[in-house]
Amino acid sequence: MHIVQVGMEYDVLKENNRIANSNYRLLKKNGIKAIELMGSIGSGKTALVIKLADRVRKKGLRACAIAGDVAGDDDQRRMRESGLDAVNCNTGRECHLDANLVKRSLDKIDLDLYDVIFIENVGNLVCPADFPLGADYRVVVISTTEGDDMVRKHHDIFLHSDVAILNKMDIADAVGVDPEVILGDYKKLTGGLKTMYGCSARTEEGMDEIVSVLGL
Ligand SMILES: Nc1nc2c(ncn2[C@@H]2O[C@H](COP(=O)(O)OP(=O)(O)OP(=O)(O)O)[C@@H](O)[C@H]2O)c(=O)[nH]1
Ligand SMILES: [Mg+2]
Repeated sequence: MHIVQVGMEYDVLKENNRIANSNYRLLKKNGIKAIELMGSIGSGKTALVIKLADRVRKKGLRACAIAGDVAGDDDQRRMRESGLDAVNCNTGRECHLDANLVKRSLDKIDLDLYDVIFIENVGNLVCPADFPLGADYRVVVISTTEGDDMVRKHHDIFLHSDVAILNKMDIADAVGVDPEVILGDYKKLTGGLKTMYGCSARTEEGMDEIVSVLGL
């Protein structure tokens, strides 16, 4: 029984990777850079998408977003209210987006119109790690309000991402968290080869570096 489950899991992941590759090729064919944001519930993914998209648009590039959530369209509405074109993508009961859901969202977007697409994954620090979507960058967002142990508890998502962000630096003191502990854990996990970027989507502290590392 256990062996069958492992086999099924392998097939699901293999099929996801096949569709993710096809999404990537489609995006490249249309000259689009795609940035996926994974991370904990409430870590500030939507806030960051909105701020990053503002900067992208100020540079004269055209941006849109796929708002992934289990249910509802709150994030899509916030994005649209900020002036960012966005499509909603509900997973129903699933705790992560998969490449096929993203493919179906891309089908709803006129790809001729955009240079950059942000894909906001469902808030979760476990499941999204296994399901690449076809983006150029996989970004993981945690925040100071989650405590100082997120990197120690969730190795996989940090190892499966290209860029890591520690958001809500503006309230680190208020919640009694020392950002250096989190940044240090990340450095240790990645053997000092990668940096976690501290920022605040609210004050925009640290956002220049993130824009630069994502090549936006
Ligand atoms: N103080 C402070 N608050 C922030 C910051 N970024 C986001 N918030 C607030 O944190 C709350 C959650 O932010 P969201 O952007 O909705 O977080 P999310 O990761 O998209 O949440 P889900 O999509 O539900 O997983 C909101 O009330 C934001 O205004 C920040 O840098 N500093
Ligand atoms: Mg959100």
